[in-house]
Amino acid sequence: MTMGRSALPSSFLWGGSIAAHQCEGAWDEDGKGLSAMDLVGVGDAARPRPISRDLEDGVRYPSHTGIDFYHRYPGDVALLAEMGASALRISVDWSRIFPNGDDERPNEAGLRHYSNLVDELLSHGIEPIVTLYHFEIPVGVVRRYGSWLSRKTVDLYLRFVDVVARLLRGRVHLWATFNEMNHIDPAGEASDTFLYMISGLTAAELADPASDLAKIGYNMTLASARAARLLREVDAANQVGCVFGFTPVYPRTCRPEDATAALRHANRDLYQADALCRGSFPRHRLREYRRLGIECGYEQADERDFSSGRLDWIGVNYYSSEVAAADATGEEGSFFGGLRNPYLRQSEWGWTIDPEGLRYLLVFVSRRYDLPVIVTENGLGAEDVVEPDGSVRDPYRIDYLREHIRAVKEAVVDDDVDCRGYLTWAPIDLVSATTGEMRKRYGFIHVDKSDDGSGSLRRTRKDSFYWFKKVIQMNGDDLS
Ligand code: BGP
Repeated sequence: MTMGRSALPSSFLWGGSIAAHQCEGAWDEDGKGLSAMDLVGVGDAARPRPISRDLEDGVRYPSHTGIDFYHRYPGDVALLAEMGASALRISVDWSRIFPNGDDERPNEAGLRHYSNLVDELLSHGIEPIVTLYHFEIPVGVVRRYGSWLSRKTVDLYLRFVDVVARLLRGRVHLWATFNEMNHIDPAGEASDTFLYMISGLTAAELADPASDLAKIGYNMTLASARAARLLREVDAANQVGCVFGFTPVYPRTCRPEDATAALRHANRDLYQADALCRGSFPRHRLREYRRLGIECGYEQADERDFSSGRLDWIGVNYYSSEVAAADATGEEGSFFGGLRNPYLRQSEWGWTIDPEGLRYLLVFVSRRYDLPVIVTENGLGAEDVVEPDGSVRDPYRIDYLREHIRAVKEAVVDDDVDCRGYLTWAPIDLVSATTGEMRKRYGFIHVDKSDDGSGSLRRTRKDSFYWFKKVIQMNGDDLS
């Protein structure tokens, strides 16, 4: 390690990421339409979130109330500013702008909300980074058009992107077209939960799973490329990225067959990032589809979109690494589907904790694509205890973040990775995407809300709030 002071550039962005459906609440206010995540209940580490076909009495849908960010954002933004955050990644919920996805006119109240939120951030010196699709698809698009199985959805999404881009032109410059669309891969983490979060479809609704997943993945990739071009047409100063959920994959042993298994495993859901960062759809993927008789809907003419829709930066969501072996069958694994790593601990929710994996990943991504990278999500989901005096001592969160920020610094200083920022998931407690729980907390700011929906929603600064504030003040030079 050759790290000295001021390891990170002075323009380095510090802050966090949140998603509309996990924090806003106000699910049916101001003209918002029904979104796929408004039909998902509460699960836990062992039980997937139940998905309703239609709203049912007696089921608790966490997105309906979230943490009430929709109404409380001015106070929350003020707290983030007090912590020193220089960036906040938010998402715009499509169903607030086009309640059914294909409405003739956008919903003015929805536009006003995001315009005000962006102004609030800017007035506090916080750079808004806007994700245009973070598990938020109007139910109307799923029911009427079959979600991303149809190219019509690409057009509807682009209309939404166009409206938001024009609304926020000159105020927002960093955009992310999608969040974690790569989890749709048939051979990867396309668990029912992720399939539903990404597309609003359940596995039972897929007539031909292999082709359908390929089609969904392809159409989203095409939509991202077209959106990138559109965003830059609206404002040449726009910097367009896409956010991927990546996990490094280690071979279980140095047996060459294990190394090949790890390589294949790691490559399985990179085709979308390859297409978007390199500007052409990977040939090997098309050969694979041909070999397996899969029809993804590729058209030669789409190559124009891929080449003009290359990304300006890549967003990396990092939580865990995985292990693969050539002869692994039916062994107990980790949350992300790989094998258990005996060298590493897991969180209470079974997510492997691996700070070195973040350095590995940043080097991997930066060498593969040669683009600026932003760590768009990283954090520890843990249960917190509120002390009788109201404080929250969370040294486990501080330890986790300290080690991961150290890994980022090593990647920047020793490996010359062009990393432009570190955003935690999430700076404020919110609803867990995979389980729907509130109990799985990530924030520097505690929100008084329980899994049964009770709580005052009061915000409290945790110990990690003060720690991160100091980290930001010192631009990461002091992590103690
Ligand atoms: C990512 C998602 C986020 C977030 C995070 C943590 O996959 O982009 O939306 O939720 O994971 O997951 P969870 O909330 O399930 O702990």
